[in-house]
Amino acid sequence: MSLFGKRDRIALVVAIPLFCCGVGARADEPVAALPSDTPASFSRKTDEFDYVKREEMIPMRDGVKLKTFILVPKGARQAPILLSRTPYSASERVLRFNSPHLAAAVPHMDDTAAAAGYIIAYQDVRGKYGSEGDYVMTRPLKGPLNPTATDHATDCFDTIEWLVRNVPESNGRVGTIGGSYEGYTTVMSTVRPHPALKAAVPFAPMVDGWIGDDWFHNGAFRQDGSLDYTYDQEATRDSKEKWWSGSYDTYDEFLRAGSAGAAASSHGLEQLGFWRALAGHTSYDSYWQNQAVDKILAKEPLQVPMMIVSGLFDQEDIYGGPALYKALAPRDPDGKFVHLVLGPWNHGQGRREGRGIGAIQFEGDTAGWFRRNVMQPFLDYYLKDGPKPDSPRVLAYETGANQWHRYDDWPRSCSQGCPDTARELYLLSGGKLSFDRAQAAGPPYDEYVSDPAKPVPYRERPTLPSGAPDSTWGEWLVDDQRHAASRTDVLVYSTEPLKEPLRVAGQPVARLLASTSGSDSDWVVKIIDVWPDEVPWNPKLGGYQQMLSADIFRGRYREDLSTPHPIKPDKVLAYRIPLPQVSHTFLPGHRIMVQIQSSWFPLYDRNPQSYVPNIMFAAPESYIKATQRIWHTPEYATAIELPVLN
Ligand code: PG9
Repeated sequence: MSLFGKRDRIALVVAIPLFCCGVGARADEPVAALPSDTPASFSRKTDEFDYVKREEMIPMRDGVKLKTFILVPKGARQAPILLSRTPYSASERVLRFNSPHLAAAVPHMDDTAAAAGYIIAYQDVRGKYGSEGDYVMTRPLKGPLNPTATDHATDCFDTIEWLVRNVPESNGRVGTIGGSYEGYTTVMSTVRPHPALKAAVPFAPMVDGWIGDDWFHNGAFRQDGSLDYTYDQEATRDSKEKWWSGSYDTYDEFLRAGSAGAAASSHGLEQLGFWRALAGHTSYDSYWQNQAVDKILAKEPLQVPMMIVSGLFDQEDIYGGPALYKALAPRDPDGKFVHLVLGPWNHGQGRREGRGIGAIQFEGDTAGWFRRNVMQPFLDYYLKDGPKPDSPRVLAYETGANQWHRYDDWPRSCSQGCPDTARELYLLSGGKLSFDRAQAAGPPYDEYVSDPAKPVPYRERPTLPSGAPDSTWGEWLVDDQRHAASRTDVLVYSTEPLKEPLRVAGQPVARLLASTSGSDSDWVVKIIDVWPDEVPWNPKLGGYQQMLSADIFRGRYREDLSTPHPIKPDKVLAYRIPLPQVSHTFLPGHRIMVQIQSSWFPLYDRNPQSYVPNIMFAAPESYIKATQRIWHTPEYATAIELPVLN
């Protein structure tokens, strides 16, 4: 028998040439393989960690198991659980920093909760990353749109049931929290909720994908962002397969493609279920209406206290939060269940730092202030018997004046600052904007030619994909609009410099009286705060045209959102376009401006301006120039209904 076991013999063989090399072995001599330095299993040293991370596969009612990370503060006893359900890789969500400290490891929205000793749980939704099962984009509730036995409500119910039974450090109470898609799953947790679910905080929830959240706005398709997102999200379970592009500037990329359908097809999107749904449901049909979360929740009993958190400058889900509040608040007259927070934030900023967006600065870290002083006391009260907080029914940050206000409703009721009325701000000839109605004098309309071959960029070019390293996508809703104002296909109306501050709070509505020479048309309306020509304390803001509230409307839906109709060429027609919420003061010396245009490219796909059945697949020859007119006569008075607070 050899003196050495088999392993040892290999080690000796290796050791000899290594030794030899030092004294001149030839390079071409055969070298035996090195043994691996990596052990079959490695156990992490966690003495310094202030939490323990558990990794579980939690079984759902249909046997599918969902990957869940549970981060328990060391020494926790009787602690509440904060649960987030994500399509974005739970394992990465709990690794914000690879840190031994819980507050650093979890995303910002939980940092206060981590400091307060909460147990943090993140779960991959079914079909994504570590979870089993099939993936469906924002899977609708069980029913006509989802013939299976499970949805986000049931998966959340089953998860909570497992957590309260299997996490011995918990006090048996759970809160759900998350932003955007995770905001959607948070809202869904309140449908037929588990009795242990005691509070929910949806940030920027995706609520209605056709009216004003991620996919469409009033029928116009958000191609730049939707196609790549769908590709990344659905092509593979782990989202490793990424949308590819040969262009730096997405303006070039989408113009070259022609239609959204052509761009999708060039990437093979027909293989993906959600693209087929987008392409097949371009109108506000039952597919969209029956999964609109505000409509669904309006029919469910209110059982879980909810703090809805929304950003006034949210570039992805600006519609959902206020819409949800509007649907639920009337059923909660005492304000026990529904609260709304409107912060000066872009998408996700409520969970990060809120000192400003791009060139526009606010007073301190508005987001951190909110989380510490409003959200955490709310959670502590419901989840760990903290003191009863004085949670505002509605809390809104007033940009311009940079202060928070509490309201007893939104849009406000008359119990505060009454009377507050929508005041009509009229678009007049000569580029004037005034609270005085149009006079008969002056040309009856202003016109421009909208050319689909040269669409108006939604921001200064190059337009970068939102995920590009140097992208400032999160800033675009406060971009300086001078780049658009100087184009011949953008109409500009402006007041004189204001003598007094003008405070607005609520939802503006654009009432256009417009005609087009085409048989279909998009209308984009932007309300802008124009800074004085000179701003000594920040010279870069001199003359800055700060966008406050803006949206697009696809003309074919003027009569009926669920059924498109061609537009009668050259006929003056009324369009009512609700715009995103404002909470702002125009300061003395500033001017109010309104801009109108017919494209917002490439964020939104181009309207061919000649009626085609499905714009997603418009042929190149369908794209035609159109002459657009905005009317301002006593009979046809175009105006903005501005929610002015007296
Ligand atoms: N806005 C993203 C999204 C939400 C819901 C559906 C699709 C996309 C997000 O940030 O999660």
